[in-house]
Amino acid sequence: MTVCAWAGDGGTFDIGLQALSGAAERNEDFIYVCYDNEAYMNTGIQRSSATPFGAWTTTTPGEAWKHDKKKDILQILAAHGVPYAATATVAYPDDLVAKVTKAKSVKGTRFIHLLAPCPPGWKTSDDETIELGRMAVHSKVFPLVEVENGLDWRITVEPQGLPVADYLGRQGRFKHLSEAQIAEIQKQVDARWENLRKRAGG
Ligand SMILES: Cc1ncc(C[n+]2csc(CCOP(=O)(O)OP(=O)(O)O)c2C)c(N)n1
Ligand SMILES: [Mg+2]
Repeated sequence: MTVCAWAGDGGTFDIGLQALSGAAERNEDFIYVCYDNEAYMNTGIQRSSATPFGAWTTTTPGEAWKHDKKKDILQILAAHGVPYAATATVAYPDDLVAKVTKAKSVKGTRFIHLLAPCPPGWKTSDDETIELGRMAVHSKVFPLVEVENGLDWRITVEPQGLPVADYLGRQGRFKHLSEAQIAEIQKQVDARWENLRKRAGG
């Protein structure tokens, strides 16, 4: 039998983090999927610690757009040394299926961080969901990776290197950002990518 937990980013990055950390530290035998739409969407688009830097939400309106960075939940889970942790997106179903299959084949705590665009929260249209998921990967905003035992990192889909501006520009939640602020986000994304590259072996 495989036990699978499914929870949003608010329920995982914020509210449930200590319970998840406790389970991961005990290496409980289950798969945990965090369905990340980058805010508390169900309750009316409030900021979570998974909301990216620069985004509008109802609790980060106008000039108070989110000035803090998205929490790196995968590194947090990897730091627990869990046997398997991975990112995935609904835009790459084959990659997602491969990762869930791999997760099923091992014992202990397995964690999947699943990015899912949210049309009302991101201020995008329904038919852009898949394209936005792909753009998140190719702009290196949301790299597709897997990590075994907290040590062996692997990039599973090679990004094409799209400018972050192209990804942000498609979403109403970022429309207030200036060119300088977008350049700052590009710098953050590049720095995180370089660090990931090193961890994943060049
Ligand atoms: C412990 C606890 N705190 C608050 C709530 C109220 N609540 C219900 S849904 C929700 C939003 C959850 O956001 P997220 O986990 O990101 O899921 P999403 O709605 O975005 O899919 C909240 C805060 C709750 N159900 N339980
Ligand atoms: Mg959410």
